[in-house]
Amino acid sequence: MSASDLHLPAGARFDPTAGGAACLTAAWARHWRAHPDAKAIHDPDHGWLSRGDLDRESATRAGRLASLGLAAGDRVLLSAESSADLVIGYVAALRLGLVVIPTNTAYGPRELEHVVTDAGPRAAIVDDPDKRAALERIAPGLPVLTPALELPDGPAPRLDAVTPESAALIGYTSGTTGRPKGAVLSHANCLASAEGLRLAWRWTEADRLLLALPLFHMHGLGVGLHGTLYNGATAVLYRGFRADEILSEIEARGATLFFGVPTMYHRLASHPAAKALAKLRLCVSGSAPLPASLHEEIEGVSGQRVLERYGMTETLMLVSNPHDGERRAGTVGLPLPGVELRLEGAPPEIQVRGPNVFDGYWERPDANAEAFTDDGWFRTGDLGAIDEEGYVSIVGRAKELIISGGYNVYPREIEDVLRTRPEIEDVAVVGEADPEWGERVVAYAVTTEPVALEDLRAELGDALAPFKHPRALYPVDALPRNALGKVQKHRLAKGEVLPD
Ligand code: MLC
Ligand code: AMP
Repeated sequence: MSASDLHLPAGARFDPTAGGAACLTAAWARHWRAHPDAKAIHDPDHGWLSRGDLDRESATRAGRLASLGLAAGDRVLLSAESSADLVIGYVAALRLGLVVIPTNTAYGPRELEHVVTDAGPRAAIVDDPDKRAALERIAPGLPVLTPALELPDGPAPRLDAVTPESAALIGYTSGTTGRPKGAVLSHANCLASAEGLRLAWRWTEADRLLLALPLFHMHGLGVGLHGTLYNGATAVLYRGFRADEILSEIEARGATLFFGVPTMYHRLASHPAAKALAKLRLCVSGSAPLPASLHEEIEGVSGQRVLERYGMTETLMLVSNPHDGERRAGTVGLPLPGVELRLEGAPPEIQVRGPNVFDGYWERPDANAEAFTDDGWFRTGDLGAIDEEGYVSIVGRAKELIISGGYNVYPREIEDVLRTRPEIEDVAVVGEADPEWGERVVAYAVTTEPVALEDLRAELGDALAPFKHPRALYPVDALPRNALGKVQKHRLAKGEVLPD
């Protein structure tokens, strides 16, 4: 028996093809047809959307997208806060075989321009009028729609007809090379991950998820929304996270599930109503390390033992603590069904293979050659350890990455922008340990004249989303470098070189 079999309920077998579904929407449609009147998605303003509503409305809106001349394989950029319209528009795009590029709503024009230039979308769905105007400037002639897709209805197109190998999503993520690259996830990747989580987390149509994660990253979208639709379950959408709202709605909404990043759990644990977490069937944490102390604190205040799991944009979910069995604080658990995991090199890097793992980045053969080993394993860039019972721990990162509140921040991207300022001669951006955010972004800079943090942040404006802005700017005479001239970031991150 492999470690990943320990996730399976008695007698269950993992089928990566999800019962031979052609594509995500074909799998979801099984539930829509079985019980069209059942609830599906709760919108923060308009209440419940039924499965039948989702089926009909997404078909109508797919017709509107087709009437723009969009066809299977075309890319469509998405930038919107959570809403039923966003979900319907997303489902409509997938039903038509379009490849969706979700983008962070905090992105400014420069970050959006990079995605548009790189992926060449043929349409965009955007809720913020300023961002719509920016896109019209960046890509004149690109159809930019609101999430409701307010267009005349078109003739009924062919729906749910793409093959499992077809691309479903392009998730932008970065690396040491600076500008983000698009990880192309196929329908098969997404289906395999959803099926693995269905089995491992015992997810059924009786489940109701409080979904306060944004729908533009894999945690909210590829795990939360996909899992809900795949299992015929229900989800209550929130536009942003408020600990008091989530805690009071657990009982009011009859919720069974909550998924969050450690920053959310930090706020939930210190709330006077934290005991409400105990009413949930399952609380999952991911996207950043959950400190063992916070894990214990949540259990102490609520009795709820959080299940921590580990994943990536490129792979969806990889490793999870068990539903039945010990949820071990400070570890991410055991490889999920279908996932093969090995440690390679020194220090040991986690490498993975499986039906959930993507084939490569959008038009980046150079990055693909680096990302995969010669024998086909994906290099995660995370450093790991495995104990004698097979539990995996993330012990560090080979890649330069800061995770702040579950958002990934790549130092190189920020350094490149800071270096364009004439008074900054040399700069290094690192993550500083922070009890609420996990890590916070800070910059060490050699400057020709004093630079005020607030001025700097104000000027970063369009260039970088606010969550990437440095929260502290430490002036230094020189950056510490090794004999090869490389900045010793580990020393900066530990605060060893903090100015007096
Ligand atoms: C918001 N701010 C952040 C931030 N989020 N700063 C640093 N890091 C963050 N993560 C800043 C804003 O810019 C603003 O700054 C101020 O905080 C208040 O903004 P807000 O929107 O009110 O913040 P808040 O609601 O408190 O957001 C915190 C949060 C959010 C934890 C709810 O960050 C969040 O939803 N994180 C989840 C990210 C996520 O989904 N990750 C999954 C990646 S998928 P100012 O200065 O302008 O006032 C992945 C794979 C996997 O990693 O394994 O899942
Ligand atoms: P992303 O590129 O946004 O998909 O982020 C993926 C990265 O988040 C991984 O490579 C890890 O470094 C990190 N990550 C996700 N889940 C966890 C976790 N539970 N513990 C530690 N790091 C995590």
